[in-house]
Amino acid sequence: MRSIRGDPGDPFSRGYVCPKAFALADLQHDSDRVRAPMIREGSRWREVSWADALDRAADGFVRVRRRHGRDAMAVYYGNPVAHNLGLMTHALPFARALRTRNLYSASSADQLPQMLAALRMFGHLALIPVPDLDRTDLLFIFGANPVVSNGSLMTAPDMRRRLRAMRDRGARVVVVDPRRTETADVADEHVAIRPGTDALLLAAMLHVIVGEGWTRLGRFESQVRNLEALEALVRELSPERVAGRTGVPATMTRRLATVFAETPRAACYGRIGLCTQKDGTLASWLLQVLNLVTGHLDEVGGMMLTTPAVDAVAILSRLGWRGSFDRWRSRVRQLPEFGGDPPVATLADEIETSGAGQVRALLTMAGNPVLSAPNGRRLDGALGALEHVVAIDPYLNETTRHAHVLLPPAPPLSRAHYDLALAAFSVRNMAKYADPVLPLTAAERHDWEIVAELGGRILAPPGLRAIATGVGRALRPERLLDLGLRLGPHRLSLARVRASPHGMDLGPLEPGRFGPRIATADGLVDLAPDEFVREARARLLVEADRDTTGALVLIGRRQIRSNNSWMHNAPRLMRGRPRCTLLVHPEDAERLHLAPGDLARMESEAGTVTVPVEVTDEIARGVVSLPHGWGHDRSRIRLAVAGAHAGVSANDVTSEFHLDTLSGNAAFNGLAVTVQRADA
Ligand SMILES: Nc1nc2c(c(=O)[nH]1)N[C@H]1C(S)=C(S)[C@@H](COP(=O)(O)OP(=O)(O)OC[C@H]3O[C@@H](n4cnc5c(=O)[nH]c(N)nc54)[C@H](O)[C@@H]3O)O[C@H]1N2
Ligand SMILES: Nc1nc2c(c(=O)[nH]1)N[C@H]1C(S)=C(S)[C@@H](COP(=O)(O)OP(=O)(O)OC[C@H]3O[C@@H](n4cnc5c(=O)[nH]c(N)nc54)[C@H](O)[C@@H]3O)O[C@H]1N2
Ligand SMILES: [Mo]
Repeated sequence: MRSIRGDPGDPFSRGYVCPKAFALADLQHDSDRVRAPMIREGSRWREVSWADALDRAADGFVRVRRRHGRDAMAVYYGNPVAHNLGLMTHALPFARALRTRNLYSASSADQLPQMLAALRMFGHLALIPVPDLDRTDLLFIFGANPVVSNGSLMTAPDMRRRLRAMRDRGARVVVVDPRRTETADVADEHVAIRPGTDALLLAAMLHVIVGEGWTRLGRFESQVRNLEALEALVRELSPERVAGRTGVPATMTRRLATVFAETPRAACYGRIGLCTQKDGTLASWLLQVLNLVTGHLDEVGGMMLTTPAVDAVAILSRLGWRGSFDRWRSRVRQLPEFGGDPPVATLADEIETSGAGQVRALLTMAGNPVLSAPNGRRLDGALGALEHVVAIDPYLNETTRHAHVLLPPAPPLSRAHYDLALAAFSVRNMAKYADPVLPLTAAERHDWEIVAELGGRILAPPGLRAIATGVGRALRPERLLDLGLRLGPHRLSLARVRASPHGMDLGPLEPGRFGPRIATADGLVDLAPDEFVREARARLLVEADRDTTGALVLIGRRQIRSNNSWMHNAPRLMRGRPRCTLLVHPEDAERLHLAPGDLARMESEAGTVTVPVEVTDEIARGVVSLPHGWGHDRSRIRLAVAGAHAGVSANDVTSEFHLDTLSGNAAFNGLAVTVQRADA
């Protein structure tokens, strides 16, 4: 491999390359990247053959499962699974086949509230609409920074260009965010909301719309229920009532509601800031309600469902799988399962609390929960006490250092790429397959091969292991992808997608796809699911009147040259000044006697970090912002570059008890903290 360049012939990206993609070269050549399977003895790692490593890895799980039952083996899978074809096809079914209740993923630190809102409103966890960027005249962005993140549950490379193009044709963009972000900088308007109060602001906007009689159900006219219950709730939350709490003046809320209702082509989109907060599910629900009752759901220029080349949702629905919520609760803290998984916020509890069903062994796949889960510091300690830990991961990092066996997959450039997850949320329908750039060497194994080998050893009786493993290996990801493409709405095949190496444009989003897919029992959209209304009454009506002036709260932020926790070992992404800083408003800085560059000690109910301060008026008063994914100063990791730019982990202060109250998703944003000079 010589260089990485953009592909101007790609109809979707038009040659835009995210800086992280250039760093794939660093990843390829990184001498810290683990290349051979290893076994840990005490604090020493020893390279072993694949056969030995897989046997050792599997034996430990077989032993724990036999002695303590299936629930004693936990699995955590992380964000990169979603972008790794072989892990999508192999790891998820394998994890289910283990039939443990202790299956955890990054989803419960991410989009769970949005999926729960979709499940209860539309009857399917994946019925999440995407903004029609190319045709909308008004885009509201709640708690997302797509200029940096590239858009999430809204795949849209080069957002800066797209937003500019929108504005050039006269469309308006409004960003609702406690921080004046890179996205807010290219928008028409920035609304500096108080963290954790989006549900109140959305309810107040609905209050205006309902009060003025602007409700327009459009194509959902005879396909909704509980409109009255919704109206009754939002009637109690006027813009005037919530203004003190949200920090958004009532006149502004009324104006926002009015333009949104009056603009024929408008879309309201929300992401991490919207859902990783205490009322994340309520906010996600009210955001979709706002789209629906103003006639912007399932319409051109509004929010629509994609028509992906591989329609996993349709396939799973046909198999009867739509998602589940609260069929059972976690053992220690009684948190609800979602889609069969308890929230990652309770993984440490399940490891530390003895009794039947206690977690004694853990398999991690492409995840770094020590840095990404709320109160990762506690989890760090808990992992150290486990009997058997195996990690499928290319790095010896904050999480995988606890492994007894480390199984490193082949690097990204050696595998075929088709992003099943991202393509399903793309602002234009598209399909793109990329062949591996580099051949697999004899010593390398793909993620999915490792999973197949491990699965065969753990799940099949000894005499049938070779056959089980063989079946797993015969179901190559490319074969399953080909099948998915053939079954998909565009009736493609892998050969056809491959024939367009720059990617296939499958056209704009189409209206009218939502209605037929509503999967609730009565076929109607539930505008006010009972449990949401109950929770809203219990919380929002109280929150609305709570005086929080004076309290300092923490929010997160993403950075263009970081990818959660794991690309900080790429030298080209680490140039420049330190990025793990705490943003503080000038007035707060003055009050706290903090000057730029000073070290501040930030404390929460969960823990403390000491971090350099950046004083800026881009952050709202009373709010501080710290990026996550840093904190590479722990012992026994093998990340030389990251270690030299260690930073601190935001999740050493986030709390495993500060959760979205309905789903149990981590509420990273809006946590109360105190900040003082480190030398005070
Ligand atoms: N405070 C705070 N915390 C957050 C967030 C926040 O906004 N604020 N965001 C949350 C969100 S949205 C997410 S998605 C999570 C992410 O949480 P995680 O998914 O747990 O964390 P990552 O940092 O993405 O870790 C990815 C791991 O996968 C490994 N890896 C990378 N590529 C591959 C691969 O192809 N195969 C294998 N086997 N391994 C691979 C890396 O070495 C690394 O160990 O973090 C969450 N945590
Ligand atoms: N470069 C880069 N790109 C990424 C990632 C990365 O780490 N680096 N991570 C990927 C992943 S895993 C994900 S899930 C996506 C996430 O994609 P986004 O959601 O677009 O990413 P964030 O930058 O976390 O944006 C969240 C925004 O919410 C704001 N916010 C915080 N609290 C609140 C609140 O209470 N209310 C409101 N309205 N806003 C609030 C924050 O200030 C921030 O600007 O990005 C993906 N893309
Ligand atoms: Mo994420």
